[in-house]
Amino acid sequence: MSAELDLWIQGAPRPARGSERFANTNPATGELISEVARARAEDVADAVSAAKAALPAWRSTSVAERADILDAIADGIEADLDGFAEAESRDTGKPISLARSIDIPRAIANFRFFAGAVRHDETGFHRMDHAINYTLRKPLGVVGLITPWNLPLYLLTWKTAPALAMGNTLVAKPSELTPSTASRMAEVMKGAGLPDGVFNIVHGFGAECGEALVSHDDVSAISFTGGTQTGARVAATAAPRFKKLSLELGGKNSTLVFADVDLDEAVQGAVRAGFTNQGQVCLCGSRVLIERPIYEAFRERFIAGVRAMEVGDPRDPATRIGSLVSADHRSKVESYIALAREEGGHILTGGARPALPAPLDRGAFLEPTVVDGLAPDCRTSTEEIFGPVVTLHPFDTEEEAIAIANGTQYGLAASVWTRDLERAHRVSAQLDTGMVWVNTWLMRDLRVPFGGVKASGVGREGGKYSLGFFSESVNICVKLGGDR
Ligand code: NAD
Ligand code: 6OD
Repeated sequence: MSAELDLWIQGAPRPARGSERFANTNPATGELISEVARARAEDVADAVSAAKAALPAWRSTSVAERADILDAIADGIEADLDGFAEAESRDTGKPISLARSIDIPRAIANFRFFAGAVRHDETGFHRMDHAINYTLRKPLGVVGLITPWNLPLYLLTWKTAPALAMGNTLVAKPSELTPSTASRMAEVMKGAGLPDGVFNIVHGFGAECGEALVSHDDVSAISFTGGTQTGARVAATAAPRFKKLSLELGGKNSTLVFADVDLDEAVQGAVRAGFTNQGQVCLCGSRVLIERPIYEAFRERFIAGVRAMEVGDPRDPATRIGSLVSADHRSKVESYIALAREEGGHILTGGARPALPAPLDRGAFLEPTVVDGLAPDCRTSTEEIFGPVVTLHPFDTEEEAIAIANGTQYGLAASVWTRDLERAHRVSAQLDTGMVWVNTWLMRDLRVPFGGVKASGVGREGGKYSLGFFSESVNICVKLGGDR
């Protein structure tokens, strides 16, 4: 059973002006989910006009009113958690257990967190001898949010909640591969009392819809999460128009394992870091660097841990590895497995498509794959694959491990596994990444700065960093009379 999924403009669903649609399919089965309205520049212009018209009233609401609406949106998503999780799993091919336990709860948490953050937000006050300064935070205006397919609602709400909290009106462009939960959320927002036009959605492709949003003169800022090449293109379009820009981009993250670890704990952590969401998380530890004395023992247990993961039907609560997001993406990941072989790698497990019963035999499944024997600076070891492929590399010294970890164009995240506290601090400080986890992975406190260095991005999200990005700080300097 398929349906039509429309754009969301001025608080209501609407087809594209050109009446064009594209197919949204379930990557685990190839089944059609919906025919999605295909927005082009004229539809983007409509969405921006709606957001612009809604701005004066929305920016004038009190912080308390906006925070209450964010809480009501969180409640609305929570009341339909199963519906959202099923839609997210169908669009992405990810295990329903993951959507239920991570994606949707985190979307709810994003709204609740930023409702609290904006209620408790403080701005600066600077006293001088003969004047006082205070900082006003103003909304930016109409903001464009462009998001990827791997964590669709999680990442869209991570931008939407702080942007609304600061009084902006929005045009969101979700990934064309995963449009469903954004539209479902728009209905919830309406029920939660968000005024029409404050949040709008344009579904469509990067070149004809995303690009139109980035280049629109009435859009003051773009918050983008996606691939590094796309980020460069977005930056090139936005920069001459002087738009504020946040870029969360790709990664090739290292898991550094020292010989003093609790081996079982480190293996479990490295497997989780490598293969969560089929390896399609920008933070995934896709290269594991292991101190030589434990290399073989680690490798053996790591392979056993990977083979124990259930690959199959995303709807089955026992499934750990679902489908990749599309057949095209699987082909890209498979091309890296072929490259790994050419570059001298040994496939220790995986490397092929699993045999699954119909209708999953039409899905974009790939066995979780582990490779060793590769040079740490070859293409497979340094380029972002964004799939269930992990490479293993031995190292002899701390300096060598740091050099390997830093030897890519990316700088998003790393995890360091050791029981030596001093080493943990020393190594963490020398890694050229925006985030380091010690003896854990993807443990998230929503207040901390989140983002990458080098080709992994520009800017930080999270807590006060997001509130800062989605607002313009204005200083008011007031001269004081009298003798002070
Ligand atoms: P992508 O760059 O292909 O697409 C991201 C979004 O940009 C989509 O909505 C797409 O339609 C849009 N887009 C494409 N071309 C555009 C253009 N010219 N102008 C404006 N918008 C355009 O990325 P993807 O394949 O959807 O996602 C995977 C990538 O995202 C990986 O590289 C991953 O590392 C990265 N990612 C990074 C983070 C982070 O926080 N750093 C989080 C998730 C994903
Ligand atoms: O946890 C987060 O806040 C976050 N932005 C995660 C991004 C994951 C990338 O795929």
